[in-house]
Amino acid sequence: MDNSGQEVQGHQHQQQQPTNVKVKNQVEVQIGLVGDAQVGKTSLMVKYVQNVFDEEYTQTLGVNFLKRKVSIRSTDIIFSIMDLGGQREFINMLPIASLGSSALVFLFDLTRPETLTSIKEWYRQAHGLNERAIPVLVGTKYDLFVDLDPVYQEQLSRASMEYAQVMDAPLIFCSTAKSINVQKIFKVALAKIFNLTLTVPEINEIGDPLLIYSSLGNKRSRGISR
Ligand SMILES: Nc1nc2c(ncn2[C@@H]2O[C@H](COP(=O)(O)OP(=O)(O)O)[C@@H](O)[C@H]2O)c(=O)[nH]1
Ligand SMILES: [Mg+2]
Repeated sequence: MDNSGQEVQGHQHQQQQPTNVKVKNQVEVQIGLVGDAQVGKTSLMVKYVQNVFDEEYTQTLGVNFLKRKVSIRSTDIIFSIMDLGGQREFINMLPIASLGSSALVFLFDLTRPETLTSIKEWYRQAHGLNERAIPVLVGTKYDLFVDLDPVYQEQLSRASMEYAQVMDAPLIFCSTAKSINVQKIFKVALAKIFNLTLTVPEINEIGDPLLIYSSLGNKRSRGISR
């Protein structure tokens, strides 16, 4: 479960430590999940942390906060993942998760274009609260999307790319149900937060599960202070 740091490499030299003592640094990173109801926020969080995709289980679990540890070299990264809920009244609670987050993952459902339109408002609100958080734009339910009309797929993919450009956010299409790009979302977020080099190949072809990050999310100096 914990090999997900392998594709992330640090730029910077390790701090000098006595060679006979094993010191593990520990860093806690909060990631907020934002987006309309039913786009798949809770499913994604549960899948990433517990490797389970089960609708009934996810619903009965009733959590909106999970943690997962990932090790990169001598550092333990503790991801705190906060699922914001998508009901309209929940926008009032957005500050709670936005303010402490190093990255904000904006999720929309690839089968419901109106959920992409909603991202404008989610982004406006969340980014207004926390300009330093790294935004990541994620299209969910790729397993269903890939069976839809190719013209629709192309239009939505291009629209998603435009949103990603405007937000200066990496763009990732994922499927929690089919385990596509789930780990990558958090690898990309981590790499952008800590300015690490990512060796995961990008996916740019329309119709494929897009994974575009190298040209996005580099303009502003963001992330947590070190
Ligand atoms: N086919 C498919 N369904 C998904 C996927 N992710 C979530 N769902 C379903 O979408 C619905 C909403 O998911 P949920 O995680 O509760 O969304 P939330 O309201 O954003 O937290 C549930 O029925 C999930 O089983 C996916 O990758 N593929
Ligand atoms: Mg939920």
